Amino acid sequence: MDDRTIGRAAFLGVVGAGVAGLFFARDAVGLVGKAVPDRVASLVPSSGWRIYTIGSSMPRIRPAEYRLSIVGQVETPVTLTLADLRALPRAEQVSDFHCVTGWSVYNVSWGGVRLADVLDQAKPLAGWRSLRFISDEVPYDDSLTAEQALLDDVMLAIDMDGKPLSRPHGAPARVVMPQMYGYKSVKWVTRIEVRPDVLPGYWEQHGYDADAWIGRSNGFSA
Ligand SMILES: Nc1nc2c(c(=O)[nH]1)N[C@H]1C(S)=C(S)[C@@H](COP(=O)(O)O)O[C@H]1N2
Ligand SMILES: [Mo]
Repeated sequence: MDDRTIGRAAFLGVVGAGVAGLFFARDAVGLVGKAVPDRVASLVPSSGWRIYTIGSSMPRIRPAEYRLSIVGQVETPVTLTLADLRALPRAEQVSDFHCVTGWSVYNVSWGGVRLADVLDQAKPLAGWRSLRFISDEVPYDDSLTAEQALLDDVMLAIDMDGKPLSRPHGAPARVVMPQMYGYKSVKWVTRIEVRPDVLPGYWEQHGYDADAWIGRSNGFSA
């Protein structure tokens, strides 16, 4: 198995049963590392995560080559390097992560930067309504309204559980929006559009709610 086989469709289809079984094996007896070939083991991370991609392979972005553009309704469009991001005020938090398909990971340690500090670099013009996060994994994207993006537990994460974000989890940088289902937390973010409107994201065009509040969206009620 290689990267081409781990898209969401493959996950849910051909390899779904096998991968699900491996999670149980790990949970039960801690043997996953030995039970699967190396390249598969790297896709079976610790503590209940499922790795999702929509494409045929995960983006591979070298840290030194990473660029994040902030464009749209701004005074100064900018392109930041990973070093630029690391030089911004550091934010840290521990938060839970929930996928709308039913799995959760609790107490994830994230490190990164708040979106307000990222936006300061480009100076949004008055009246902007949303941030659209565009993934290097085309055509994955999703948006947060200004109010949502500036909540105090939303960040652009560059570290997870004390280490630089891993490639499967969206390296070098991903959105973390703990109060909403995981599809809002775009991985491999390379472009942020500051917009006067709110566009439906990838999964929202496939029927999920744009306001993806945990427990009160997508058919769930509090
Ligand atoms: N680029 C990209 N980002 C993405 C996705 C994806 O398929 N591609 N899946 C989303 C969904 S549905 C979830 S639940 C989380 C899963 O995060 P993980 O792959 O780090 O476990 O990523 C979100 N961000
Ligand atoms: Mo998800």
